[in-house]
Amino acid sequence: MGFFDKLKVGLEKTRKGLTEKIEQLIVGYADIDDEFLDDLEAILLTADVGVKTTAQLLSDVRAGIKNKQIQSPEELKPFLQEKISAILMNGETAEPEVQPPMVIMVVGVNGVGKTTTIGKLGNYYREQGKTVMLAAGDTFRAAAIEQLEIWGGRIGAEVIKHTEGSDPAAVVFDAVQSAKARKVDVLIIDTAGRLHTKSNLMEELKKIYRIINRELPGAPHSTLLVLDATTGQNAVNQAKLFGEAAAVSGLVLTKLDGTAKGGVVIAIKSELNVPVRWIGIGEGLQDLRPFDPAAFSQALFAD
Ligand SMILES: Nc1nc2c(ncn2[C@@H]2O[C@H](COP(=O)(O)OP(=O)(O)O)[C@@H](O)[C@H]2O)c(=O)[nH]1
Ligand SMILES: [Mg+2]
Repeated sequence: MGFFDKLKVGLEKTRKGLTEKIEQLIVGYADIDDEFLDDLEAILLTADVGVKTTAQLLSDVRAGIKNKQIQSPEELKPFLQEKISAILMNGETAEPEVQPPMVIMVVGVNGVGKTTTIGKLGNYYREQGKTVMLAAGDTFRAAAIEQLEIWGGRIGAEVIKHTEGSDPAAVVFDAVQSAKARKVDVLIIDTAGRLHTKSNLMEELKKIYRIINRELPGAPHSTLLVLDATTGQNAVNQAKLFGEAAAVSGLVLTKLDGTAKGGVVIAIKSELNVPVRWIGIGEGLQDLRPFDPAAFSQALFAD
């Protein structure tokens, strides 16, 4: 199955909760009245599109009715699809090309899929013929280091690690030195995500960031925040939290396979000023792709 088909299957539940309900709504009403708009609002909110984005879409619809862009319920679906596409496309820019080593720092709370994303991302660059190095910056548990080593073995990437409990900043220092000395193309840095005390985690991330930047000016070239799509609005809140502490340059949305909360992508795009870079739709090597807004909205609205 190709990625698009897999994305469509993955978004099945979101589509059932959003697109199919909109279709049922359209069939159920002869005219767009206040009741219709109330029902539409409820559908959008339930699909995790978010309060702010839902309000925006409803005001777009009202404007569309007023200026006769929408004259009947059937005209609502293409209208909404277009508005949602526009939200998804907003602010998406290509990653700038950088001189190797390109350093990518990966942050996010525990369990969202950071380490798995690093494995898949490393594989993506390997398939482009690039050399990849991974840094085990989550030193909190031995299992976290082992998990990264397994991914390194699978994709043919060297893993820089220290022992459990060691200072992540020291691991990162070593990794940047090795990446420069061995001229690797891409260095991807794993970090811990335990939120037991928020300020500690944020301070640790800032320290790692400073070390990377001191050892390689301009780096990290991107700081990716990983968010678990199945957590819906929580993902939006995490993005706000991390955005305040770390200079997040892009988002990765994981676990879009089989979630009914895929609408959260729309909320994230409209509420945060950070581009979605990658989406994850499974645990396999191939299950991560660059975010393609057009393909995403097409998969969401596909019949
Ligand atoms: N279904 C699905 N599972 C995922 C995806 N990404 C990660 N996972 C799973 O989520 C769990 C936590 O992932 P992990 O990478 O250890 O998270 P971390 O704590 O942020 O490093 C693991 O069981 C992963 O296999 C995804 O895109 N789809
Ligand atoms: Mg991890």
